[in-house]
Amino acid sequence: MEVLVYGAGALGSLVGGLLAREHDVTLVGRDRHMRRIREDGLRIDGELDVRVSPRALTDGTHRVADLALVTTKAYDTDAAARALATGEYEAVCSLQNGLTEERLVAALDATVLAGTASYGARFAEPGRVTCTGVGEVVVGALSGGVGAEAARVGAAFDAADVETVVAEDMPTRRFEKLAVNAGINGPSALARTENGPTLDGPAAEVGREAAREVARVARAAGVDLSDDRAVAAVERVAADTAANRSSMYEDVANDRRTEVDAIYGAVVDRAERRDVSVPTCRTIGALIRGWEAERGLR
Ligand code: KPL
Repeated sequence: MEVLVYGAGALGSLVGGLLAREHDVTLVGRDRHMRRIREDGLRIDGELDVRVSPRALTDGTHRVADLALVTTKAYDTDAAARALATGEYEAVCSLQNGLTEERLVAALDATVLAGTASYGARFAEPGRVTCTGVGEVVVGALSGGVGAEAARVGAAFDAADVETVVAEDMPTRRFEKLAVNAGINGPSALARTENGPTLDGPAAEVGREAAREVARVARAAGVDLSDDRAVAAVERVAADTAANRSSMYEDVANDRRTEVDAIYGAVVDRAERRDVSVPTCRTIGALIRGWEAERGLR
C-alpha cells in the first residue's frame, strides 16, 4: 500500500516508520528531520529498534497514495487538509488529538476515517524518534459501523506488524479519547506533572471531572459514553503512560502553542450548542489560553 504520512512529528514518524517495514511510505515534515531521513534513513529506538528509509518530503501537495494519515498538531489540520485536497487518496485517516475529522471531511473528497494511536513517541533528534510505549492503532468509520476502507487500512497496518483494531464504535471511541486528553493534558500541563501523578495527586479529581464532562457532552450529541467508561479510560491511560509527559505538558515546558482549542475548545463549543454545563473544561481551557496569551503564542 502507498501511504502518505502528513505530519512527521514524533507520532507520525513512529507510525510511518513502522509502516515503512512493509509499505511504500512518504513522510511529510520539517526540513532538518526530512533532510536527515533522506541522508541516513529513519531510526526508531527506545522500546522498538527499527531502521527504515521512507521517502521524506517537506511539501505534501499534489501527491497520490492509497492512504493519507494526518498526524499534525490539531491546529495545523486546515493546512493539512488544503495540501491533501491537491492530491488523490482512497482514504484519509486522522491520528490526531481533538475531533479534527469534521474539518477533513469538509475539505476533502476522499473517505475520512477516524483513528487513535496509543503509542508513546518522543522526538529525539532529526532522523531519530524514541518509542516510549508500544500501543495500538484503532481505526474505523467516522460515523460507526463496519467500513470497507477501515478494514483495508486495518489489514495493511497488521501486515506491517502494527497492532491494529478495526472498531465499529468510533463515535464513542473519539469522545473517549477526547475525555482522556481533557482529563490528562491540561491538568498535567498546569501542575507540571507526568501523566501518572496527574491522576494520583491533589489534582486527581480535576482530571476525572473533566472526563465526566466530556462524557456528558458526548451523550448530549447522541454518542453512548458513560461517565464510568470515560473516567476508566483516563485512569487506564494515566497508568499505562505514568512516566510520560502529555503533549500539552511538553508544549508548555517548551514554550510552544498547545492543542487547547482542539481539546477544551471542542468540549466547550459542543457543550454550548447543547446547553451542557462543563465548568472544569472551561476553567482548564481558560488557564491554558491565559498562559499562551501571556507568552504571545495566540
Ligand atoms: O494523547 C495524549 C497526549 O499526551 O496528547 C495522551 C493520551 C494523554 C498521552 O500522553
